[in-house]
Amino acid sequence: MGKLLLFSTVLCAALATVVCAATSVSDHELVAKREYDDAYTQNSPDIYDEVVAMDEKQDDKNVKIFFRRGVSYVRWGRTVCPPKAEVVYVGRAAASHYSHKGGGANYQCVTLKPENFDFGPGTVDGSLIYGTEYEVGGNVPKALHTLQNNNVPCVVCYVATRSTKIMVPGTYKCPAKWTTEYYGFLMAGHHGHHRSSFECVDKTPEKADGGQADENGALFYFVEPRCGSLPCPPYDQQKEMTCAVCTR
Ligand SMILES: [Ca+2]
Ligand SMILES: [Ca+2]
Repeated sequence: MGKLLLFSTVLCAALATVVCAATSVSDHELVAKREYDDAYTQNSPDIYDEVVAMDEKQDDKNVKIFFRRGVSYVRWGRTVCPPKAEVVYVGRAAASHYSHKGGGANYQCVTLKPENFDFGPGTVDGSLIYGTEYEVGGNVPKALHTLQNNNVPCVVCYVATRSTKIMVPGTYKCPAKWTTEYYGFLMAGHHGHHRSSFECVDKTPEKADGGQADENGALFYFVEPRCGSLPCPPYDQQKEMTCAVCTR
């Protein structure tokens, strides 16, 4: 209770409120939560960071429940998270085979530590999942061309101090008030294959170890806009689409 009282006192001072005279633990909890929600909806990131910083030092789990918001996202093409984000797990980009018309449509960041239940084959050859290769073509900078046929890593990242994320296709710059987690190239399956999902692959992609062989499976291609129902300008058919993953 002492920690909670200290916490509420500091929080109230930070928010300059006049409603912090409650005496019981539950009242303090309610006041703290209401004031925190007000601060959050009024876009006061400084107060929010202060609350989280205090939270990190608290042992009281009741306090953590109120303020732990956090958000996670996949960083495609990398094995490390940006500063201030923590690695949840490192995995491998995987999806349905480029030539198969069925299966799952979206790319998955599958774990490198699979665990299975103890029974034999279920529906044999039902749905199939394959690793993903970069298919970058020849007309790209050398650093990107060396990615050709290499397998695509991924990492799931967690940010404790922010609560929502977006992926913005078409720009590598995040909107005002949003924090850039990473940016890069929009990638997806080939238009002549079967449908997949669009994902944001990091600007400086890594290659998974030992994956340079051309084995195909799922594939990542750069994405180009096509003019018409998509306006040109601002879009340009010659320019590979960029993307940014942003949190707030
Ligand atoms: Ca290939
Ligand atoms: Ca490969």
